[in-house]
Amino acid sequence: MQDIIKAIEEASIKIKELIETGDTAKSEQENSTGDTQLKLDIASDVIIEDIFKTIPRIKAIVSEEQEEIVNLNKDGEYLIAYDPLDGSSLVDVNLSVGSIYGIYKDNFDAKSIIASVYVVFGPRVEMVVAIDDVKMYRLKKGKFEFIQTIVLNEKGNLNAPGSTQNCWAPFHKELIDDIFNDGYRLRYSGGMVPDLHQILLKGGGLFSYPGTTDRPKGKLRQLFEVFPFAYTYEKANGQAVDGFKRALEVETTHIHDTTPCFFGSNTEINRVLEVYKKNG
Ligand code: AHM
Ligand code: MG
Repeated sequence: MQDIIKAIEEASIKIKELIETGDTAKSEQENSTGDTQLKLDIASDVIIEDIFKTIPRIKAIVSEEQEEIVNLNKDGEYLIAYDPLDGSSLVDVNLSVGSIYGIYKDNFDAKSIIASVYVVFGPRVEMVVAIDDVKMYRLKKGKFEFIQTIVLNEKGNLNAPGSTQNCWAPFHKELIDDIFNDGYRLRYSGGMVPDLHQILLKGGGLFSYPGTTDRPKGKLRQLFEVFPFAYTYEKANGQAVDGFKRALEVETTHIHDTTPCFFGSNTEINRVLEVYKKNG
């Protein structure tokens, strides 16, 4: 696994440079979820793929920006699903973005995830690695230095409610309103990496991206976004659910499947489960 972490560090240093100097214009292409790709999405994807291709222990990779799985080494052990530059449209307005990596064994599905890594590109570059626990590293003078282990509190005070609000189910709106009425503060940048990172580092809260009338299965992709963060939240003593069950029990039928999702500390997620059970 260490060789994969090193590869992610190397890719991240290059992606940081790309974010600082690259062209933020749209490309002519769409990804398989129908989003227009930015030149930055494609360039980050190439950086990561080129580095992963040099690692014999990687069996196959699949990127949010590509249609198909890329097979690398027949005798390799690991499968990696990644979102090279999540929230890339935020680069234009100079907000934080991130890369997300899910490391799987045998199959690209929730029960096969064995580790997860994300990298936040903000005022600083930080990498969070979840294997047995959740460790944060910060890029300093070209090297990632260990900073702290991340553990969520039982209850937090941040609320990050995603998706199109006029497409929310009435009970979902009531849940979010009730949470605000209990004193939670709004924190939502539109980049799931910095938004989820903030909740992890500030002790807890709730990030939600529900199913809506415009997108009944939500927007966030299972393999590239939801499962990696679900793994991280669980290892940090929090939870991740689809409203009814653990996100890591959601079935995958296609590599680009999406799912409604909720990440947070235990108090907030138990509240979501209770409300969804009553109304779902
Ligand atoms: P992307 O992979 O196309 O960048 O989209 C994912 C991003 C997430 O980072 C974020 O949580 C979500 O889209 C925001 O969506 P919305 O603007 O609908 O709230
Ligand atoms: Mg993404």
